Amino acid sequence: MDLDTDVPMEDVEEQQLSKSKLSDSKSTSNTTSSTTNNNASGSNPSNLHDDLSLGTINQLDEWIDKLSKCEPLSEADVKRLCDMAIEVLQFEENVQPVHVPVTICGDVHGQFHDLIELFKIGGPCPDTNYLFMGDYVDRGYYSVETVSYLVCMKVRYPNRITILRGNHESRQITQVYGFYDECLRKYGSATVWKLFTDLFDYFPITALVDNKVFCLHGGLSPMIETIDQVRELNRIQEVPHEGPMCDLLWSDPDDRGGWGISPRGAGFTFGQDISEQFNHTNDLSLIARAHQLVMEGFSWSHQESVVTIFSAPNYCYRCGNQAAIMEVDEQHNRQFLQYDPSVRPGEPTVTRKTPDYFL
Ligand SMILES: [Mn+2]
Repeated sequence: MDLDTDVPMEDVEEQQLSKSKLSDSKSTSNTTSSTTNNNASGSNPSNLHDDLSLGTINQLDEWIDKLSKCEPLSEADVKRLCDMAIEVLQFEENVQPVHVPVTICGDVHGQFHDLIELFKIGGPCPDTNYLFMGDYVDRGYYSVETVSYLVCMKVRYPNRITILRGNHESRQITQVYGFYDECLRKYGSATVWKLFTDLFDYFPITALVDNKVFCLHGGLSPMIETIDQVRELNRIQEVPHEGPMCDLLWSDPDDRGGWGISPRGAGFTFGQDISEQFNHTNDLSLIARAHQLVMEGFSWSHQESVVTIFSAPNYCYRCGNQAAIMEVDEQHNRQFLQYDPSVRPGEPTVTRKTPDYFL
């Protein structure tokens, strides 16, 4: 069950272990941490973080600075960060509203240096608004730094960046595909893995850009006909093995019509008829999703009712694919920005073309 069939894990592991650098797991004695939102007047949750205290801003900027150099936070700081992030994410919605202009991104999978490249291509946050559609961890070598960085940005600029949950933001999947092992290697215990996987339960599962572009990691569910039905789900839980929440994070579009059994062992495949009906019912112009490796970084399906965006170039350091992000401007014009892998000194730059049967 719950197979992720994009790339077999064995091939990834070959290159992996020799590189692991043990990072400082001792707490640096930062004393300025302040997680309180001490704005008085009956505060609207969505505005809680419009007025972060100066101490909190300084703390977050310090963490962002450290992470920018691909240096992981201490375990104590991850704990502080995750506590702050829950305070923000618990008030977001299952269908988080997002406004244009926004730049929509797909899978990152622990490829930290390529995430930094993404922000160079798309523009720095908060100057550019971002919507990430999940799968921050697993596969790449730097899941810890990648997810720490994105969560820091979320807490620092809560109205400028949206981070959805992918099928890899799960306790079960991360124990198979790398994040759990990476946490053990970098921190010497599973504490940080526990903190982040507990936090993942709070990530919103979908976003809706100006009521027109429905964004999510995987795809549609035979149990969901309307966006309002997504709003009724209880998302604060581990990704279930089946049911609507599972499907939203696992499903894939397919050339065959109707619903099909997914070869992944979770979610479904859905045809053009399903996408068109869903878009019509919900008055949408587009479903934007991630979850599948596509060689150009983006790929249209179902006569442009669905787009797949994949933002991990040379996925697993060997697939030879480009990455892409999709800018949506004030007039709802879409532009794809493609990019190639960043250079990571001292690491293998193996590139092999992916056989078609993995796509
Ligand atoms: Mn995925």
